[in-house]
Amino acid sequence: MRDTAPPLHGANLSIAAFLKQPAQWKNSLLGALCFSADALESQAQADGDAPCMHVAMQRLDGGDSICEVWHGSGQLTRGQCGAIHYRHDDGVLFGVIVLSETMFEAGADKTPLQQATESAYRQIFALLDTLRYPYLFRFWNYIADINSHSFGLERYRQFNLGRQDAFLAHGRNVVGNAPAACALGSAQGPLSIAFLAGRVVPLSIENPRQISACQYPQQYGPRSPTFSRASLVQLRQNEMLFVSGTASIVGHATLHPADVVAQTRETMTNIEAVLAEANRLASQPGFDLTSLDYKVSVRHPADLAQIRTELERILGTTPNAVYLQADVCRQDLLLEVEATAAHPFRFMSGERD
Ligand code: 3EB
Repeated sequence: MRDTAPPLHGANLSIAAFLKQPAQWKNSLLGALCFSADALESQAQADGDAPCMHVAMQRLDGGDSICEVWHGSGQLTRGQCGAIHYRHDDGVLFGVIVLSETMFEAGADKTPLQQATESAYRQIFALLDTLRYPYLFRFWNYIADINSHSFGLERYRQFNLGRQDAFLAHGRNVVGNAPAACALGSAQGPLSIAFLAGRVVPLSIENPRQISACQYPQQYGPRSPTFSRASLVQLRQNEMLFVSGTASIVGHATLHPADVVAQTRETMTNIEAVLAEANRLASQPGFDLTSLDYKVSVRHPADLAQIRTELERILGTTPNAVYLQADVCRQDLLLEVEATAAHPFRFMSGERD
């Protein structure tokens, strides 16, 4: 019989709903990211067989928590290596790593956050090489006080230094073919990174309206961020698109610095451009704005209503979206939107087994 479950799929649900799921559901769980204002509170409740990362970010659209869960297929294996917890099936690995900066020395030539970031990414790359899931589909990065300055450099920029050094140390490309990612400011807590990786090479997608983040000029920090605008992954009969955190940036500049409605519009125009690129490169076009799963990170909770209204106006429908409070990695950005899409290949009649 043909297995109809997609090889990899994501979903969002509250921690309460998560806990009520049957064992069969948990058996296929690769891992989860749980967002709530009190990350430790949710931690006490949700830990099970799958790696679970808890991020201190408040949900803004009702409910006190949201878990982003990822399911694989077939037999799953759980493991731990250094600070990484992971679970994988035959084709996909989900992992989480949480590192406290206090474990690193402030006196060194690298800041504690930079060292923690470099260590986390080095551990991830080493594990993926060992287990042979070398291709990163996407990263989730959470950093407390992301916009504050220490050691003469904004913390997001310290993070970028550590991340790029780890990519270089492992011989990974830092100008093209970078994974999709988001990088957001949590309310508190240690550096927390989750990732999805696998055994097929994803296609990195850039946005023609934006300079590749890997080539941002020096004014945004001594080292560029290392991510692409989206990654397109083909897993058996499914093609998945991971759209990176996207903001109101055109070229390399922030547009509409104090106008949240205009930033929302510009952000969605950017995602539309990324989808057009994905459709150009996909074996089966068909990604569109209305069928994505969105996560919207909002800097000021008071902006929520305006952002929601504008999103609904642009899409002509209520999007499948989760809204969280987070700091965005440039002080003048008021929101960042990430998205995921999956669509199965369509088959010619007779081709289906
Ligand atoms: C931007 O376009 C907005 O550093 O991994 C979005 C997604 C952003 C990912 C990252 C940063 C990152 O530059 C910020």
